[in-house]
Amino acid sequence: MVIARLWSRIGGIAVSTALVGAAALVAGSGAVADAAPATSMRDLVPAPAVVAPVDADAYRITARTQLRVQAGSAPARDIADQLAGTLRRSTGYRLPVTETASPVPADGISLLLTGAGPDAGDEGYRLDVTRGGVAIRANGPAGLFHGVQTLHQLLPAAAESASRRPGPWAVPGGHVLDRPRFGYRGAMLDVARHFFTVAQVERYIDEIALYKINYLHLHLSDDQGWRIAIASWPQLAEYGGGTAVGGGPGGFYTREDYRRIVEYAASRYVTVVPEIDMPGHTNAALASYAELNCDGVAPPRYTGIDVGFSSLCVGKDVTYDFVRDVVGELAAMTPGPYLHIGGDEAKSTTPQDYATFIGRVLPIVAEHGKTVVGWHDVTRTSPPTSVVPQYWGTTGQDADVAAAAARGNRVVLSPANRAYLDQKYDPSTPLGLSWAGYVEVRDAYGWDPGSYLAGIPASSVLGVEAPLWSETLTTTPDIEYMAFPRLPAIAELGWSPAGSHDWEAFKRRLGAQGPRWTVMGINFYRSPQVPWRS
Ligand code: NGO
Repeated sequence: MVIARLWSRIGGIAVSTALVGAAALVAGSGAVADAAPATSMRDLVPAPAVVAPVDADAYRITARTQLRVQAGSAPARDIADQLAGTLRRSTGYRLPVTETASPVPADGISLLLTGAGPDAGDEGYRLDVTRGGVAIRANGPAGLFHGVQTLHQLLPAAAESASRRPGPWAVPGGHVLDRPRFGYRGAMLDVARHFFTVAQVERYIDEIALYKINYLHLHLSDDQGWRIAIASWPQLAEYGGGTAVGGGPGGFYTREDYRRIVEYAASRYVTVVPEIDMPGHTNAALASYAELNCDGVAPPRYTGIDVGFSSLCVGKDVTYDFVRDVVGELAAMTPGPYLHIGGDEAKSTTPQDYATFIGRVLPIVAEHGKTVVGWHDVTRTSPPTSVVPQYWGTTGQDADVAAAAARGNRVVLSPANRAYLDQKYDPSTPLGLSWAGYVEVRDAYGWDPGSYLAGIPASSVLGVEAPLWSETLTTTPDIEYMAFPRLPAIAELGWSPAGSHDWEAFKRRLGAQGPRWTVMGINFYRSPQVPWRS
């Protein structure tokens, strides 16, 4: 009864009476777990759409536990192998992965592509933990992957350890039915101001995937560096990639490097969105090819952090040869649907030139089969409704963005004073900038994407994105310190139902993540706003 009420009150999602009945039965049976779990279904981040803990029940992973995976599905197998790989290291158990064609989960951990029901959608899942086992069901592999991320949070933090730990390995009992609020849940990494290696990007992909982020936007070019090899314009990477903010050696991704990043991301159900920032933020390109400059003179490479001083030459035909070649090569390397053209802070381009430039670039991207994302500055040009503006302002109001939404454009929200991970937490934060103000965890969490921007209803919101600009960041610990714990806050706004939004509950659930980050070696900011568990 309690569970039935809970399901209907929290979720508004139809749940089969069979499931509710079974759960109630177990709850009423007075079953006692072998070992009380260290974690709780009430502590998940992002909050699931529906969660119904059955505290009297729990499953314990032992040396005899098997993983069973949907027969014939290579992606499901891969997800099971990832899970088993992590758990074998920490538990020391064999945890064999075997295929099953049965829609009925046996004992152990089952990953099934049947029986999730329509409410789980494309990316959601259903997770049932009873004394007999754990069953994750989804309509597709992305949902299974997300369900496995939830299972990770239900295991003791030590399960993430790279070396063997004693256990016990209890998973709290109960039921989760989950699916995302928004389809686009992004994280951006600026690899232009400082370059990060493939391994560093892969680590960040692992970290964002824990919180069900499904897009990684890579800011691949800026005044200070061009980070992707373009075969038809080789100097861009070879010369333009050879420095960084502060004058370091920079770096760039070869096509093979980029392919590895895209593939690694795909294995974590993350889609890469590449950005070439134009027509401003282009000093690295202008320095690499003199003909791209209106006066035909290449400027020196730039290692400061000013913005707004560079522009491609809008009146020259070669500019569009350049755009066509770069966009063409990048689109061919990118399986995902989006290509980001930047478009922000074109302060050295006249409004007329800016409109001309964007008007010529949009069809080039469309010719290559990609959907354009651009910083919301592109709405000044009244772009077609297929263009996705990314709002990065701080006021919650923008007439041009609202007009675009009214015409039908869908918007990604990254308000800088909420979602920018590069802003300092408070005046004492050693890294980051503060032009948008200080952004503590509560600020990052305290807004609703569905009502944040004046004139933009939730139906016009494609999703949210947390950008991490790297003017002041040079190492993986730097990245982690700025992203954690704010990235999970933005991830929750993107995933969880609006009705679950509650700072008091969120900060408690967030605090429960701390021990996992410690075991994983994630360098996080211990915000005083959060009751961290030890
Ligand atoms: C702005 C600017 C970037 C900076 C960032 C720093 C946008 C879209 N353009 O955001 O070039 O790196 O702020 O916070």
